[in-house]
Amino acid sequence: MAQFTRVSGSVGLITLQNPPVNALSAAVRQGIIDTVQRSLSDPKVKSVVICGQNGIFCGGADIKEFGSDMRGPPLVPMIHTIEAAHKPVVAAIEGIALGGGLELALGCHYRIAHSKARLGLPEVTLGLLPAAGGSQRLPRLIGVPAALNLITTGRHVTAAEALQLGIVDVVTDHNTVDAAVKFALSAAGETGQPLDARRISTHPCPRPSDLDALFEEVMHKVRQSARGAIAPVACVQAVRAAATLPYTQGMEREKELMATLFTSGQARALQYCFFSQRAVGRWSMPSGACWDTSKPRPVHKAAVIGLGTMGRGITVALAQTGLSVVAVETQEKQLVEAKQAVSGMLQRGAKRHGVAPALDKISYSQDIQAVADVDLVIEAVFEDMALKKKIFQQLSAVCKPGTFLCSNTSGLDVDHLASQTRNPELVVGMHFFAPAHVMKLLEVVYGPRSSPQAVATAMQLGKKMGKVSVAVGNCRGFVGNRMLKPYMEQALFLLEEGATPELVDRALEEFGFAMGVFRMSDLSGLDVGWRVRKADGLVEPGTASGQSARIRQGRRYSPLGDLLCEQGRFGQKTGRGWYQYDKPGSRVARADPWLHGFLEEYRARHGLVARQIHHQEVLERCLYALINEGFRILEDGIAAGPEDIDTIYVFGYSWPRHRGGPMFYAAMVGLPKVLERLEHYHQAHPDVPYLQPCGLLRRLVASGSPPVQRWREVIKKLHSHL
Ligand code: 3H9
Repeated sequence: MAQFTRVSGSVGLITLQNPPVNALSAAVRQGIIDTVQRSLSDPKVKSVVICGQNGIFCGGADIKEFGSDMRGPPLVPMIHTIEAAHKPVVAAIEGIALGGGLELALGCHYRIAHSKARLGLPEVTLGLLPAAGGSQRLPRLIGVPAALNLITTGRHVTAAEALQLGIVDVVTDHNTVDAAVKFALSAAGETGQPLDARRISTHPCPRPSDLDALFEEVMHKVRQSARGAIAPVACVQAVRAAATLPYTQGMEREKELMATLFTSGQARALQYCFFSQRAVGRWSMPSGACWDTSKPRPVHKAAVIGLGTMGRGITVALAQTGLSVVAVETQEKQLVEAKQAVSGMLQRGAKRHGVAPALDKISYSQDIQAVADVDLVIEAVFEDMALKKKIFQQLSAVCKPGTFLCSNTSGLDVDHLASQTRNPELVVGMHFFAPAHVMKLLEVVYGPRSSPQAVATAMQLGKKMGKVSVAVGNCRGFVGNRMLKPYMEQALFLLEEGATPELVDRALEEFGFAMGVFRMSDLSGLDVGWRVRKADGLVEPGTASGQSARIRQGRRYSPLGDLLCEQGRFGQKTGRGWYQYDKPGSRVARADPWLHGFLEEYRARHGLVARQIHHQEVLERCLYALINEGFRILEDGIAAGPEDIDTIYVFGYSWPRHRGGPMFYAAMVGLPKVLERLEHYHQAHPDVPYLQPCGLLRRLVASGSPPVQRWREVIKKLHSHL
């Protein structure tokens, strides 16, 4: 809806009304058309102001409408009518002007923004381009390079930057609507200033002298970082049309490009990601407790135990959030190093954001007693159950009553840790991802005894820290790492069967992962998994090269990673792993002839005949095994829905966002196909349980493969029958 009122005698004030962000739904578009017509035909109205209710201008097109058959008047002619108006139209921008919201403002003759407003064209993040004239008007207004930057990244700019770029005419600290009304009164009173000069579509687009070189360079950069996403490329093409074609032809090109993007699976995937990211905030537990009914407790002071890589990152993230932090490390040398590293990280972060570093927020101690008065503790020591158990016993004795005790374990049993404390209901997992002050994902792990308040508090703290927090159940590896296991296992089996790390990684990187599985393993260190496998009794010294090496605990096993570790090949940090590096710590991975020889010799020893392996097989075996485990996780109730898994994989495991996440991808491929391929591979490898299709997958296929948005219903039914 849009409301019309006449203010100050002669200003028609149009207020967009569609909470929470005044998105341009069909009703709002119709409302704008009606109220603009009324303003233009009413002789008492001399000028017009467009604003949004509740201090928010407009969040753009209504994304919820995209999936449906779109009705109502289209945006483009609506904005043209405003631009062509013979009375001055002023946009009063408070809160946000994003996407179609900014495009609407660009159709107005003047733009006044509040100093706290943010503006941007984020369509690219939804797999689209600014197709209500934004790709054609913005370059005309602010020049090609600046428009390319905003449109291809989708970044939001502050009002101050918008003023500097020339997107807005005035920035005010006062009431924006009042300022806009005043401005409109004077604009209407001005004589001899034709509005023509204010109609951006009539401006020529400034053409940089090196236009071709500029577009070539930007296109190259965009293709490199897009990892197969098509929207950023289309955005460049649209801006190029603005720079090289007359406006009307440019608009035709914008429309054509949008039509391709709109119907692409990528746009659907990215829009699904948008809603999934928000849906995970509405968490629930099997007990029925949920975000709506569980009140978090405020956390003012927190502690971090253990200042290794993870502990340091968590300390930085907490301090940057404004919390007081007690950072505890018992080893003196480690404490001194950590202090230096944390200060450095805080200073670099503060410099980037132009703020003061939060150094004084942190106090360091070697004594665990220092955490006595904190509201919440995050334990981040080595991944060793015995050590963690000891720390939880100590924390339970030292902390004031009611302190939440959290573990940054990446997969150990949270309930087992809870059982070491006097109040197991206060214990949850807070699984951060390295580097913890940068990575957006946080898995909040609840055990059977965790209280809803503990979960709510960890979820809220995560949100405050700027994380995308997902509540998950307690099992080995939780969601993310549990699914990684079959993925990694398939990659190793593929090496045994004839692939190389380069081949496997290339297939996965072409799919869109930032890094293939072996490059990732070299980066995070092969010794990490080795230590876990040793603790699990999977690594038997001296047997890794024997005949029984390929069977463990009754199932097929690949000892390849163990064999590399035995040789001290831990990855980047030792300069050798699945690849070779110029020196320890170097990031440039090169194929290693030694490793190829090692694989040949390994195959010969085990009577394995190398065969040619195609990219398709790499993708199917690695990804479908991972997806199959995702179905098991849903079946077990460890994740509440596919959106939770997909959000975890997009934010924590570099799953390409334009493919929605593993579960969304499975739905796009088609569940019957995923099932058929898993059956095929399981038949070929009956000793690999991870390839055996999960019951839930079969059930979904049997029930007609409903869209991913309806899986929760099927899962709910499944659980209610159990
Ligand atoms: C476009 O404009 C295309 C045009 O160029 C061309 C067309 C031809 N529509 O994020 P929050 C909902 S494409 C519908 O939690 P925040 C959101 O789902 C659009 N709903 O709050 C959530 O609902 P719920 C370009 C929307 O304060 C609620 O609002 N625009 C829309 O952290 C609160 O959202 C964008 O890409 C929408 N456009 O952040 C902007 N926007 O409570 C997308 C939000 O049921 N939006 N909702 O979960 C955002 O980036 C953030 O939501 C925003 C607020 C910054 C606005």
